[in-house]
Amino acid sequence: MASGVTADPVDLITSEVVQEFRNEGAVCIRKALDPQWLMLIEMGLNRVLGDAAVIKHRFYGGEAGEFQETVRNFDAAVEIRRLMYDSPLADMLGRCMGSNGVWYYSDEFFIKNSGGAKRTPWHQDTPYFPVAGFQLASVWISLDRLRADECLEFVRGSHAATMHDGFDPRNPGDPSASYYEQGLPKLPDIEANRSDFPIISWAIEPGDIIISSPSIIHGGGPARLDGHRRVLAIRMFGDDVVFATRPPSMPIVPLTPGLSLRLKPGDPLRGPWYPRLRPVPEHERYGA
Ligand SMILES: O=C(O)CCC(=O)C(=O)O
Repeated sequence: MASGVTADPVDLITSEVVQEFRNEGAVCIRKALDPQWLMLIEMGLNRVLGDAAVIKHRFYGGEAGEFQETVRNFDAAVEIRRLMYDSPLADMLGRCMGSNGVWYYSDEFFIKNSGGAKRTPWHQDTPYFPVAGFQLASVWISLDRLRADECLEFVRGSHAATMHDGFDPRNPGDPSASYYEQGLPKLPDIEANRSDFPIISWAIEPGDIIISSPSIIHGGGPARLDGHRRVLAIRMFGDDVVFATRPPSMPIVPLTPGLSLRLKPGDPLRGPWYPRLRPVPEHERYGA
């Protein structure tokens, strides 16, 4: 175990941390990840970037400040699969959610490695996901050291309030353009009125992680002109999560064709798109 990293990082999820996660919607855990897990993430990122078959979405495409995002790399990158099964992350999120069963929902790289990449607009994640329930958690991991204003920012406590429409990734620069444009209230323009909101964020060293509710309002800081900001976000869920519908005007994220033909609202969210991570399936175990 590398020096400075807790022997069993799951012990870092104390009852105080669980309370903070539930009350505030986000909590920063210092020195949680051994450098070997960061190496695995970097290898996964390099594989995904070099794989022409993996779709990379360009945010602000063609503009100064463009960055890339790629979602659900579980099948494309063995490193992402191993991270899910072998690292302590699923146990840590399971403890935060209070769930023995832990399932993978998705993973997402945010690649701001051309200096000066712009902000990721304020949004919640659950409007894009076909889910209902409380046992949902995301972990946000930066491979690079970041200042608090470059980090992921959160509106404290907003996970327990309204679910708003999302921003439109095809038009992230326009705060008046929403995703579904129906069925959900519009998100207020938080960036233009920052002092009206209780915004929290942390300066981050590689190895620190942020665990948050996918329902919290959050936005990603920009990258410095001379800096990289390479991030992996992972979403997991627990026993109580069920399938739910979203406004029909746009697809859910990530795309899961066939899912809504097999599940009806209220069914437990189970199926091949959502591999079970805990308990670890027999064929994924070390020493099995
Ligand atoms: O890091 C970022 O820029 C955005 C991350 C994000 O929106 C997320 O993890 O849901």
